[in-house]
Amino acid sequence: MNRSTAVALATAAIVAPGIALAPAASAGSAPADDTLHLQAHLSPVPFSKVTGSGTATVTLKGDQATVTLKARGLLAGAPHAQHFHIAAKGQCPPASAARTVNGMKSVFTTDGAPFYGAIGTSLTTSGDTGPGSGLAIDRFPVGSKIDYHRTITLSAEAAKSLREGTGVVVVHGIDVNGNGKYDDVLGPSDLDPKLPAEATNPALCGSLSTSAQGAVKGGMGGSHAEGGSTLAATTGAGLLAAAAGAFYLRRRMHRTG
Ligand SMILES: [Cu+2]
Repeated sequence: MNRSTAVALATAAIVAPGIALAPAASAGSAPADDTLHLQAHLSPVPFSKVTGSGTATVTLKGDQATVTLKARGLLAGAPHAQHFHIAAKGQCPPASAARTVNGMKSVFTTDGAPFYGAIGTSLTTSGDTGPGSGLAIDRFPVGSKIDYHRTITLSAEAAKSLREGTGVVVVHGIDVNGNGKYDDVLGPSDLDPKLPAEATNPALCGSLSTSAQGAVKGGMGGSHAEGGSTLAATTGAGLLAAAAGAFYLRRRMHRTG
């Protein structure tokens, strides 16, 4: 068994309890031909010092998502993890979500979780796209510009979240002191203390919403109030999964650092 398989299995084991706590799944309620068009405008996360922007479009057909993500203004020469975060408020974190480290405010990845939720899908360039690949940096775009296009299969949980309008696109990796690399100016990452926070803090964020056709069907809108316990469970699972994935980023950082 190779390591990625082991991580995937571990992730499945971790996530399973969260699924068990979730409200009854909407099995069969979304016909396979129920195509949904979603889009997001990606804006800098408060205090990230990112000046770029981006767009994302998702065509969701059943659980098949065709994803196009374009972004610019990111740290050059550095890997940028990118995900669908799911099943929370479907929002990007406001400035009030930030913590203060070394006299500077910054929104860490977990600070945003109450707004954008846990990692539901890792927008990797190849291979696995589950939460366990959340920091599989060898398979994320590198550089200041992202031009990403891939058709992937979403988990039932992620597809459900996107259909309900709680999917959020988040691109990670910032350089608040402008020295051209990820360093420890903000201390350690909240996902893995062996990594610098700059490598994992969110940079760009945008909520996925439907285009003008109003594709959110009746009966889906009322489920948010009951989501509290589910959110707590799945957010924890997602963070554990991200921690498992941090192994890859650590290797990458040591190799390039
Ligand atoms: Cu993310």
